[in-house]
Amino acid sequence: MTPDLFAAEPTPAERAAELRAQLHHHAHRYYVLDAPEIPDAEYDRLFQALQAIEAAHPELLTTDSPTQRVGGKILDGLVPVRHAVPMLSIQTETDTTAGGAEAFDARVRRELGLAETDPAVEYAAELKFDGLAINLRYEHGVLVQAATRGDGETGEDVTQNIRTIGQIPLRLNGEAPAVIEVRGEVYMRRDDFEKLNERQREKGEKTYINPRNTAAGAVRQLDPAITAQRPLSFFAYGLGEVRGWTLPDTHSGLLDALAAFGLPVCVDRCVAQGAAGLVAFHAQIAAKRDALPFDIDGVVYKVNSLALQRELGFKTREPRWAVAHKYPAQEQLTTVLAIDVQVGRTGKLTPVAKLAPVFVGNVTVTNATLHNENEARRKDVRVGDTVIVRRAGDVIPEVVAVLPEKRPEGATVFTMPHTCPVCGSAAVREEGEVDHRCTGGLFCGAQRKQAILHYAQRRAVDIEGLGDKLVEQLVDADVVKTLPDLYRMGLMALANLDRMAEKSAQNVLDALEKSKHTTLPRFLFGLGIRHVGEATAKDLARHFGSLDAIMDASEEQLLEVNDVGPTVAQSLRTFFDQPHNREVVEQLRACGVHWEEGAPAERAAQPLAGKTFVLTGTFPKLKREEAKEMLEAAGAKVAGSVSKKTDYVVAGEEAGSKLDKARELGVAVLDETGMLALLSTA
Ligand code: 5U1
Repeated sequence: MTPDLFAAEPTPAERAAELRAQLHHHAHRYYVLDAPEIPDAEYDRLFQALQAIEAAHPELLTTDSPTQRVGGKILDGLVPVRHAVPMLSIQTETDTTAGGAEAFDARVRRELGLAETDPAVEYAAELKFDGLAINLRYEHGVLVQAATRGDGETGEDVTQNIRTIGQIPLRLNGEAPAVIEVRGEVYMRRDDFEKLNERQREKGEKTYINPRNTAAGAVRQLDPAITAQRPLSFFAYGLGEVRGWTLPDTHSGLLDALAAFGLPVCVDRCVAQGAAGLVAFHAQIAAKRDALPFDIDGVVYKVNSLALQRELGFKTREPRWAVAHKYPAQEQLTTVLAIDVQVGRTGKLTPVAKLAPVFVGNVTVTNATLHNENEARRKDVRVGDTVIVRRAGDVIPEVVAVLPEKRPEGATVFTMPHTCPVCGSAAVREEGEVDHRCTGGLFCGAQRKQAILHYAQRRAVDIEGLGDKLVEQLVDADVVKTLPDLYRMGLMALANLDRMAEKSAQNVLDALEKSKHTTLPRFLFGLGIRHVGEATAKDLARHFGSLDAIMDASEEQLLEVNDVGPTVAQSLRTFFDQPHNREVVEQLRACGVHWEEGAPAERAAQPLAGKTFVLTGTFPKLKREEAKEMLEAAGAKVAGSVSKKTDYVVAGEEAGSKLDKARELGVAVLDETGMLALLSTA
C-alpha cells in the first residue's frame, strides 16, 4: 500500500492506544494461545515504545496498560473483599472408580425427576486443577479487582499480584459486559515449578514442596515484585456477578465465550452424554493425567444446561449440578521406618527410605528412593520422620519433603556407608560425582550379572552365546558367582538350565574355551574398571606391556600413560587395591585365560604416533577391528569420521561417504595394501 502522504501523524494518545492494542493482542497469542506471531525482541520494542510515551505523557497512563502489570507497592497486609456473589465450593465424589460418576448422574436424574426412559442428561466435563481459586472482576472489560476465595463470602484483595500473571488479560477482547466476574484457578505448571526450584538451588535458597502450595503462596505475597518472579498460570471455569450480558444457554457455551474474551480456558474438556459419557471422560483423563503439564486431582462434571442448573439449585454451600470426581491422591503422609542402602547392577549405592505402608498413586508404597547422599542430606530425611511421599504414574515413589515439626527427638542425620552393604568392598564417591559406588565390581553379588555381561561382550573377551538371558539363568541358579566360575562350569550344569539343549551348551563351552586366548587390552577392558574403556585399556597395555605392571603401578606411574588423568589413575588403583579383585584376576589366569605380553611401550616402536586414520568399507584380508588394532599398536589414533585433522583414510570395497569426504578435503587415501606397506615401513 502506498503511504498516505496527507495522513496526519498520530497523536501520542492515538499511538499509545494503538501500541496497547498491539501488545494486548500479542500477549494473548503468547501467553494464552501459546502461538506467538512476533519474536520476543519485537514485543520488547513495542513495549518500550509504549513505556516511552507514557513516561513523556503520564496523563495517558491507563490501569489496563501492559506496562502496568508489575509495579504495585508492597502492602502491610491483604485487604478483605466481600464477594458480590458467594464463591461456592464443590461437592467431592471420593469413589475414584466409575461408580463415582454413575452416582452423580443418578442423583441429578432423581432430583430432576427423570424416569429411566428419559434421555441422558448432558454434562460439561472439565479438569479439577490443583491450585488456588480466584475471582477476577472486569468492569467494562477492564480488570479492576482480583480476590481469593477465602471463606466463600469474603476473600482477600490480590489484584496487584494477579496483574503480574501474563495469561490474565488486563482488558477483555470484544464487546465487554458492564460487569463480569470470572472464576478460575491460579496454578503453576510442573515444568515452571521445576525450573523455579532449580533457580532456588543455584542460589542456595530453600526449594518449594509442590506447585500448588507455591502458587498459593505467590498469590498471597505482600510484595508483587516477588509474585512477578513466580511463573503462574490461570484457567477460567465459571462466573460470579454478571451485569449487562446475556448468558449463553450452556456451561460449555459459557467456556467458549470466556475463551473469546481472551481468557485461558483448558482445552481438555468435553460435552458428555449421561453417566457413560462421564465415565469415558474420567478414564480418558486418567490415562493422560501424568502427561499433563500441570497437576490435577480429579475431573469436574457440571450439568450443561444453565436452565437445569437453576432448577437443581444449591445445597447449603455447594451446587447440586456439579461434582468433583477425584483420582487417587499422588501425595500422602507416612513415616520413615529405616533408611537402607541398595546396590545397583552397576555398583551405584542408593539410599532408600523404608516407609510405613501407604496407599498413594493407586499402589501401596513401602519404599521411596532418596537418590544419593546429596539428595538425602538436602531433604534431611531421618529415621522416624513424618514425610510427604509422591508417586505419579509409573515414576518411582519419592520423598517430597519432611515435616520437621513431627520429628522425634534424637533422630540422627543420615550418612552414606564407607563400605558396600552387599560385599564389604570400599564404597567411594569420586570428585565431582554425586553417587557412591562399590569398588568390588568383580566380587560384589549385586553387580554379578552386569560384570559377567561386560566381561563376555564382543569388545572384551568375546564369549559368543553368553547373552542377557543365559547370564540371568546362570546367576539365578547360583552356577556362576564370580567370573572364574564361568570357566569351571561343566556341560551338565549348563545343559540343566531351562530351554538349554546339549548342543547349545556345548557351543557355549567351546566359546568359553576360545575366549581364554585373548589380548591384554580386551582382558583389561573386560574387568569393568570404572573409567577404563577400550581406548584406555589399549593405552595402558601398550605403556606397561603386562598386567602385573599395571596392577602394581602407582598413581604417578599411571599418570604417565597417554590420556590417563587423575580420575582414571585413582579408579585403577582403587580397583587393584581390593584384594577380592586381584583374587578374581588370579583365578581367571589359573583357569587358563591368557594373552601375549610385550615389553613396556618406552621400548616399543610407535611410528604412527600422532597420526589419525579413518577406516571405511570392507578390506580384502583384514577385518576392520584387526586393522584398527594394528594401527593403534603402531601408535595411530583411529577415528570414526573424516575431518581436516584426518591424516589418512583407508578405503576398502564399498567405501561410502567417508571416502567422498576425504576427497573433498584432500585427505590422503590408502587401500589395505597401502596401509600394510605404511605399517611395515614406518
Ligand atoms: N473446572 C472446575 N473446577 N472447579 C472448581 N470447575 C469448578 N467449579 C467449581 C470449583 C470449586 O465450583 C463451582 C461448581 C461452584
